[in-house]
Amino acid sequence: MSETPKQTRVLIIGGGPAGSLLALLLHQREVESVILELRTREHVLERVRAGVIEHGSAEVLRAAGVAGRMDSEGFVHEGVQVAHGEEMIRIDFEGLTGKHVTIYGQTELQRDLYGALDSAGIQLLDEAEGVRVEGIEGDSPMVTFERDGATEQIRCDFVAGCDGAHGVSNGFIPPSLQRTFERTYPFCWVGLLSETPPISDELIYARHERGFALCSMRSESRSRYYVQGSADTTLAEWPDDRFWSELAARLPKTSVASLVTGPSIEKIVTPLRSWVSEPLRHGRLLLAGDTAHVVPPTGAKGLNLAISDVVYLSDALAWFYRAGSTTGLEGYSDRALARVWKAVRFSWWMTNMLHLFPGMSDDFERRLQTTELDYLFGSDNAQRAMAENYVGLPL
Ligand code: FAS
Ligand code: PHB
Repeated sequence: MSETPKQTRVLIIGGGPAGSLLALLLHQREVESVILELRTREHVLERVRAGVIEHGSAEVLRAAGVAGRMDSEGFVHEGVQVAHGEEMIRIDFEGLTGKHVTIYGQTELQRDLYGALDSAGIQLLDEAEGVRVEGIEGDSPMVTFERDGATEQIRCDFVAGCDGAHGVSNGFIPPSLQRTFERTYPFCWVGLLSETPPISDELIYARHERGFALCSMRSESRSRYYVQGSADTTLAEWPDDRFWSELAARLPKTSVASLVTGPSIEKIVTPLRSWVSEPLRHGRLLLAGDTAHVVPPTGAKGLNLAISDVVYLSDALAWFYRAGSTTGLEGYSDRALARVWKAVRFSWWMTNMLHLFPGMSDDFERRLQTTELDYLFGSDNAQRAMAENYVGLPL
């Protein structure tokens, strides 16, 4: 186990994409940091999550020097397919915005980030438990935690909470100063990973009377699929056969002809919710990524918001250390939230348009939903609006 430093400039709680990339961006600006991660690296790398890297996020990763494998192994996607029953259109990202996205699994990105941390000599202390913080309202917080049976302490200038939706950092902000906004959706996604060739060379988002479906991929031989399930469903209710038959039933027949099924190598049930916690800063505590906001994966924004948050946060911290100015730090929360809320809106819009809402007895609401799709299918401007949000709004 690596030696625990007694002091650092930025103590990062959480070694997922937000925490790892923040440490790298700070290192590039010669700002020292230490990462405390609750789990082992192996556990973090086992989590199968996001797959879409926005245009701007890819540029950030290139500038951080961690995009080599993404550029050689990732898939550049210049568009996406949207299906409604048997109808299907292509949203032409490149034609409508001049930009594209890259399909590259978060697991692989995390592997690249860990490799870059090691090359840069940045300390990631894993299996750090019971993290607690004192003095965030002063100018030198103290972070205490248990690791390898011993209680450790690190003094720092700033604490960056990057510990995700189930972390502790968000709880360090006084409840009297906090506002949260939430929308829980009455359904979930059942996700399946298989060693089968993807059904299509682009993603397919499908709305069907039986429910939502999404066809994605990880490589030319590894596919990632999702189907909408009830909010209380469990993995036990989704044997592979049922998953494949539901997926096939929700896709246009022309697409199903190319569907190759096979045994699942991983399956998950993930709830869908929109959640934002404001502000992202209190004294010397700054929050970034899922610890401050969660979006339904429909818009493929969660990972990309973690990236834009830490771009803004590293700018603000570098400004402080370079010029002694707190202007960036004072503006960080508003700057990050302005982009977060645009992604929350887009993810909410995609989710509302493409999913069946159980108990949607209101025919007016149901008709609005199909009209949203009709408008998208028939309007270049509507498709341009979807394209510019999907490839990622400017950072
Ligand atoms: P993360 O949750 O990735 O990382 C937080 C890290 O902090 C974890 O490694 C955790 O172990 C650690 N931690 C937690 N508590 C701690 C503590 N007390 N002390 C120290 N460390 C602690 N996004 C998409 O764009 N597309 C998707 O398809 C998609 N699918 C998802 C599926 C699932 C099941 C989940 C949970 C999320 C999904 N997301 C998806 C969102 C996801 O990719 C996040 O947006 C992304 O991981 C955010 O990165 P972080 O903010 O770093 O949080
Ligand atoms: C994925 O490939 O896991 C993926 C792609 C697009 C989404 C969500 C997940 O909107």
